[in-house]
Amino acid sequence: MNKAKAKARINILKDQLNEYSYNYYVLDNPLVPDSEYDRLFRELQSLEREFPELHTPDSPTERIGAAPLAAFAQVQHHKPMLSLTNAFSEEELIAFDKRIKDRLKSTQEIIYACEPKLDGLAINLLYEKGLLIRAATRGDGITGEDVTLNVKTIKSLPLKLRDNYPAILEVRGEVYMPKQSFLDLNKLAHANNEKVFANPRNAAAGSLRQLDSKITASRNLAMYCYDVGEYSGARFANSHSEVLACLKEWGFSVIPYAKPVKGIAGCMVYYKDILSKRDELAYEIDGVVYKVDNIEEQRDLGFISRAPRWAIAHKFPAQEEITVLEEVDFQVGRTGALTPVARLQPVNVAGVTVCNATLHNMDEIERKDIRIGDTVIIRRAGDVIPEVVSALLNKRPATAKRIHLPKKCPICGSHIERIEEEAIARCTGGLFCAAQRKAAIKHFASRKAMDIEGLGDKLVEQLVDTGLVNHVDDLYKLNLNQLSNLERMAEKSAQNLLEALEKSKITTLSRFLFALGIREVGESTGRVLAQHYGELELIAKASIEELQSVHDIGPVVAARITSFFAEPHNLMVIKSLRQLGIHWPKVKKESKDLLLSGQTVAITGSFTEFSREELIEKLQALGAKVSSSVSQKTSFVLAGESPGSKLDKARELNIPVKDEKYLKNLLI
Ligand code: 9MJ
Repeated sequence: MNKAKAKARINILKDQLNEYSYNYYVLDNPLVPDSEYDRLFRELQSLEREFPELHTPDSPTERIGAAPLAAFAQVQHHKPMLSLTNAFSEEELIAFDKRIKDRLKSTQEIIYACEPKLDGLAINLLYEKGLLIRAATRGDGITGEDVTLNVKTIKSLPLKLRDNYPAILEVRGEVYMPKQSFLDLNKLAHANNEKVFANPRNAAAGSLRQLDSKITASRNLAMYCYDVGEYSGARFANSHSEVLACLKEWGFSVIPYAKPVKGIAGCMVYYKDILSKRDELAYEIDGVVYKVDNIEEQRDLGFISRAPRWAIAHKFPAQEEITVLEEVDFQVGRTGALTPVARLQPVNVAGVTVCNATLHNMDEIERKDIRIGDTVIIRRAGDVIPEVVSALLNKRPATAKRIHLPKKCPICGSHIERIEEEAIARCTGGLFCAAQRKAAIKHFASRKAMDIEGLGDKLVEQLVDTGLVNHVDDLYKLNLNQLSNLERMAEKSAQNLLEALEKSKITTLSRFLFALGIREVGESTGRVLAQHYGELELIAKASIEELQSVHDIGPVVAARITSFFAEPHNLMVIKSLRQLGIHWPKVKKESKDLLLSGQTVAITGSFTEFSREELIEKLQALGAKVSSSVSQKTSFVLAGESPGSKLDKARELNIPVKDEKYLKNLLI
């Protein structure tokens, strides 16, 4: 690129980055995913390196954060708050490690203090004589906004320090909103027709920037601390790990999973471990941070304009990317619900090529104002289905088309019904609709239902399309000849499938109830019904009133159950299934004197001898209630390998923690 071209490109990049940054920091309304911002930022950095004479003092690369908002008083940090340089690859880390060793003239491996990188809002706390006197946002790193009243509403934050603290002390950390609180907040905002937040970080920022601190108090914010700024008196720690230990003693909630490791090899192991925990953490993280542990060495290394030389953020692959929405199809589910599916220009998100993403329902499409032809942000997190988050309105082409709900089912042509006030539109075809039949059979065969190994989605589709299977009982009428004649089906696989079908005939009443696909009857309701009634015939005969007297069953679920069993066709299929050999052992009724009766248990981590489902079944067989979260009501937490945040919560609340051996002893 020649200089004139570089200059033009630099100007475009600067304008764009400033616009994005203003929307992100000042308006709490991000226009593009971080990955796009990072790409443009790095492009600008690289052009400025190539043409240093084009690097001006007003470049976004000169900045730390953004200018403070006017509504709050501005305050100067005693010691500047720095940001972190980002690394996206192992090569960049190796270069970082080499720079450090060269500067320190060290031939030994460096000890790095590793921490998760919280995706929240950096805050500086100032304590004088042990009392919190001020809290400020990072702002531009030198001057921030005074958000003391709002930060004081964060319950985990000490307003007064415990013993042996410096008379003047600045503490740095990240204010964040737990993922669940963010979802709850948005649900409420949606119901009240208010603005929803794009992600937990923006929700945290928006909540902290409230002029009315009562609103902040109503938002479930939390803070983890990870550093000190200025302090009076003598040095109190020789390593970053010791700093964290002191913060804990003074009463702060310290960044969890912090760990010193040896060299970049140790950092890489840490990175992989935290990445594997990412989805189960209660808060969003976007990478990990490595800091030279030795404070003396940190001092020798010093700073470059934006960031300390002794620390680096190793970012995780972005979960959000930009692509183009090319078409929208409607998929029909088991209950006839129509889900709009976005057909996308293929894009790589966190290492996986994504071509389709869910648009959830028509309400969401209208709320987000998404149109065909739009450039959209898509998000893929962990195992969940990728979703379209939003459209970039400034990139909308004139040809963009609105998305309409079809009037007829795209599969069976039946009428589409959309009950007013309900977001979901449904095909009225019932089991006449091949899509609903296929979905019902897939559900019946699934792992948590009848667990028919080898009966995958593609095979179910083939079986329905060839007319071999219309209803779930037809599965058990298949023979070797029919199966081996199917496309891509060898005799051995056909034989295996027949064996899997035979094996699935022995089941449990709760699995069978779940497998039937009664609306609103999930795994747990299946278990409750099986426990309470013990026999299928009693459930089928129960009235709405009787069903409602069962713990956890409300009027809607009760009505779904009775209408399912009132349908002669359903009774016929059940009868046929039982004639074909589906059976289950008699249900053992829960008794008050089982070993874990009356106890509530939460599970975290992985176990060597049991899968998650098996554990739940075992615990319930012992009379325990299994809960998905830890609270004061939890009797104990059962922790396996690589436990998640539930273990931290248990420790915080002083709840007993037991291991796999404990459970095995109970089972003897
Ligand atoms: C976050 N965001 O979790 C730092 N951070 O250290 C952690 N940020 C940091 N450390 C020095 N864990 C500057 C920023």
